Amino acid sequence: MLSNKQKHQFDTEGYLVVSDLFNKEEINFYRTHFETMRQEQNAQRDDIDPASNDPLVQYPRIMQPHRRDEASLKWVIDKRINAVLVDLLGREPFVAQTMFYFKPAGARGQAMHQDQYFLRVQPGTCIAAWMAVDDCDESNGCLRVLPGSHTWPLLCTTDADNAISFTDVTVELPDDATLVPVQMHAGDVLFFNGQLVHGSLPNTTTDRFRRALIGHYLVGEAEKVHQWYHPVLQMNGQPIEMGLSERGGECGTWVSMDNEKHLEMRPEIVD
Ligand SMILES: O=C(O)CCC(=O)C(=O)O
Repeated sequence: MLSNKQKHQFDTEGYLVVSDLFNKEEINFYRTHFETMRQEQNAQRDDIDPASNDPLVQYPRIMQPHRRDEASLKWVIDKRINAVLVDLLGREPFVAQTMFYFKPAGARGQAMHQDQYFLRVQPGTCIAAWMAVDDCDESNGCLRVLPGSHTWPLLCTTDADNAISFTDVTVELPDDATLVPVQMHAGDVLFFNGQLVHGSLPNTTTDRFRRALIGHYLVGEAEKVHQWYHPVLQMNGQPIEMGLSERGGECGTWVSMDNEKHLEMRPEIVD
């Protein structure tokens, strides 16, 4: 299904956009479906401050919808996504997570990070399928990636700037790191390696959403994942036994040597 050029890009840069994997009707369905889910969830909440000027109070991301919602489950195991993942990885992956981000006008983004920091897949890593549910570009806070960073080990984390990120951890990058904004059309899917450094800036528009439906998968050789991601599913939707992995071990930190930055490994501090 994928060309050698596409596979080469994924292998060398750590990410690949597959255009038009889902069609307009499907995208319209997901917009309506997750808006309905949001309204139903908000109606159950008693922690919404109506005076808050943080758009994410009314539009939090929806976590793990596939565990309770048939349409989300069908999406995350969709044959088209599976075919791309098999092409890229050489075998079927396992499903660990789904998320839906609304990112309305004015909402903060998510600081630069590696997904493997959260999933702790062993052996191997995770892989994401990030589907644009709106056209996205720099003004509404598209994803930004650091090509080639998927070859790095897990990086040590530091505090993120909560004025621009709704999550509170980030990673340090060398001064010459050039982040690439990934502009996409609704229905395109970005696949990226779990070690790839990525994140997004705020949505600076006054009138556009930047919605995304996201699946996180474990590579097929995985034996363990962090407890938050259990139960793990096969691509036929059936659960599979998976061991528990822990935080800890080593992480990479940048040190200067001969005027160049190098990664030095040190024990990870786990709180
Ligand atoms: O959509 C975003 O802004 C961030 C999503 C992300 O980091 C992820 O799916 O791992």
